Amino acid sequence: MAQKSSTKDKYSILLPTYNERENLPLIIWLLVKSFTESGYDYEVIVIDDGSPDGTLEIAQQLQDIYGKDKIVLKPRAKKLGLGTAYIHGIKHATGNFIIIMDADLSHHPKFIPEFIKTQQENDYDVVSGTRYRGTGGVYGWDFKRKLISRGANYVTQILLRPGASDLTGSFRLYKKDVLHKLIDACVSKGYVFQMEMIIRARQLNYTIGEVPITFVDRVYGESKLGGNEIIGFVKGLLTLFATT
Ligand SMILES: Nc1nc2c(ncn2[C@@H]2O[C@H](COP(=O)(O)OP(=O)(O)O)[C@@H](O)[C@H]2O)c(=O)[nH]1
Ligand SMILES: *[C@@H]1O[C@H](CO)[C@@H](O)[C@H](O)[C@H]1NC(C)=O
Ligand SMILES: [Mg+2]
Repeated sequence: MAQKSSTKDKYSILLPTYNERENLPLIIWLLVKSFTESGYDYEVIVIDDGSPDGTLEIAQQLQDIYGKDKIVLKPRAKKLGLGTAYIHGIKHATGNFIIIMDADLSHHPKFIPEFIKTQQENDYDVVSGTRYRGTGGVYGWDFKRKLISRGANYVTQILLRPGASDLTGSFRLYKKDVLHKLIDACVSKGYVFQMEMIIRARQLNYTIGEVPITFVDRVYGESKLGGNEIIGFVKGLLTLFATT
């Protein structure tokens, strides 16, 4: 069923990739399928950071299949981190809405129509996917990882009272101008970046909607979460607590 949408609305999906050659064909196929079915205008912007596994070559093949207007490649020469990958990607986005998601199939494109619908219902500035409300959930994580994520979320809820149920998630839809302002307001890098974005959004009085999502741990490849990220997260959280 084709859906009604404002004729000028366009969604730019930012897909940062680092060693995602196994995942990229499927995530892009699912995105194309979802947007073709819903009828919304879109582009997928792949920001590859010089992946040694040849993700960029796969992305080029996908561009040949789906078209240069649908798959936009904005690679960087080396691994410069996730935070700056988003900033790099948004510079080239032509949509008035930005969708940020992981490329490792942890975030399923089937939820995107729900993000769009929720945004439209209340003209939200931000719509955040949540694993911690309603039908949301996490699959495939071991106990340690669940504990870290839950714990980080819980401590942050207590310290900063951000008014959103999932702070560390990275499946979100933003109005583009709002995302620009949030990026300007954010100081942190790394894992804590996603959390700061939501906290700043609340501070700047932007409206935030939520959509329950299921997060499925990656099947192919390795996660970037290690001891350094956890230490970085705690430091970032304390900095935010001290400065907001
Ligand atoms: N461009 C770019 N993408 C990255 C970088 N680090 C991670 N990614 C991508 O960001 C997304 C989330 O990374 P992931 O390792 O799955 O994080 P996790 O789900 O928190 O364990 C995936 O699509 C990765 O390919 C980076 O330094 N640069
Ligand atoms: C947000 O709203 C509160 C309460 O209405 C107000 O005090 C505050 O100045 C607003 N902040 C901004 C950045 O507009
Ligand atoms: Mg992941």
